[in-house]
Amino acid sequence: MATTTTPPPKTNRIGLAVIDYRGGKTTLCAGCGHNAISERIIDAMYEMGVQPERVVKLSGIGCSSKSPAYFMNRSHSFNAVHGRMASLATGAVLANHKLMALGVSGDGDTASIGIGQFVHLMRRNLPIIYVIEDNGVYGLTKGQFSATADLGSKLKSGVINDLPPIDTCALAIELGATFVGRSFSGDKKQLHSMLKAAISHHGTVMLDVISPCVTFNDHEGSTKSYKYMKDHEEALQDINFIPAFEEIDVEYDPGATIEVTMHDGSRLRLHKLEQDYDPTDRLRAIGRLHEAKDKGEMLTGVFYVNPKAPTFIDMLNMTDQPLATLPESSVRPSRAALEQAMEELR
Ligand SMILES: Cc1ncc(C[n+]2csc(CCOP(=O)(O)OP(=O)(O)O)c2C)c(N)n1
Ligand code: SF4
Ligand SMILES: [Mg+2]
Repeated sequence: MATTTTPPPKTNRIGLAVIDYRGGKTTLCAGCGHNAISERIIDAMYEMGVQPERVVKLSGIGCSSKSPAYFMNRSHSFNAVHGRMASLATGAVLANHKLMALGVSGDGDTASIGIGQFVHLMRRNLPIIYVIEDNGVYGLTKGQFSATADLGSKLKSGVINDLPPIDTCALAIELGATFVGRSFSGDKKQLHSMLKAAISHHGTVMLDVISPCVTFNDHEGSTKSYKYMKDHEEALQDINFIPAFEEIDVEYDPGATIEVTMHDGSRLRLHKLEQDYDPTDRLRAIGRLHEAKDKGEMLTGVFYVNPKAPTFIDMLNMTDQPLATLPESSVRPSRAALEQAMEELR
């Protein structure tokens, strides 16, 4: 009798299977956009062959901030106090810059209580991938408006938002983040390419991902619902990302394509829908976001990329060996060195 053998699981370039990037079973509502984002993070980390133990997941408080528990359970993880992930992430990266920091936050966690921390993170170009899972509400505390809720959008209870939203992408570009984009949890292909490119970037990546809250913000009148996004989404580019370790395919139409070379040699290829859109033009990026807002469009895509700016680690001239692993003999000055420093201050 013929015996059947199960084929070994498919593995990535470091020999790991997709299962090595999975986390605990989600406790979020079925259909929550945040779950789809976790899936895309798993796929992108797997395809890019990132060692899970090299990743530190950081978050604040909210349904979105719970989601790091549902992917990459071999990685380091820390939940900060509500709105305080940015300073925690800064400390973690400065202590060990060999780690890859992945911050997951909510629109409330970032743009409401955490806005003070967010703005300072964006101006430092700290190497981090900062994802906002943006549903326009505080999902965890039953759906109050957050600071990204659009003017005139309606709560399930009928309450209308009469305050203008904070555009976290425009703010991040203005303040100095070097890779800024917006996607939609329901756009598998775009979000997947964007996350893979984000993994290759050295500096602050800020991705605002519209992620409908199916329980408190997916009704008629909401501007962050699946239906609204399907009707109003305008993609800026058709994004194609080629990691440096993959064979480079040169078949493209130069008239409709722009390429950005990342630090590690990989290339972000943006197929332009608008002939004149250049993601390295900071002023144009901010202008395009304003134009889209005036037209009532939800613009998605990579708005701005600058792979050449020095990161916070470069600016601080940090030692190559992470501070966290330097021996005490290197980090603790001798009595003589201390006395000399005191003498110089006299
Ligand atoms: C200091 C503090 N203030 C308020 C709260 C209550 N709280 C918990 S989560 C949350 C909002 C979360 O909204 P968001 O970040 O958008 O995440 P979502 O649940 O929508 O994914 C609030 C106000 C808290 N936990 N801590
Ligand atoms: S309440 Fe909303 S944000 Fe929270 S898990 Fe449910 S659908 Fe997601
Ligand atoms: Mg929210």
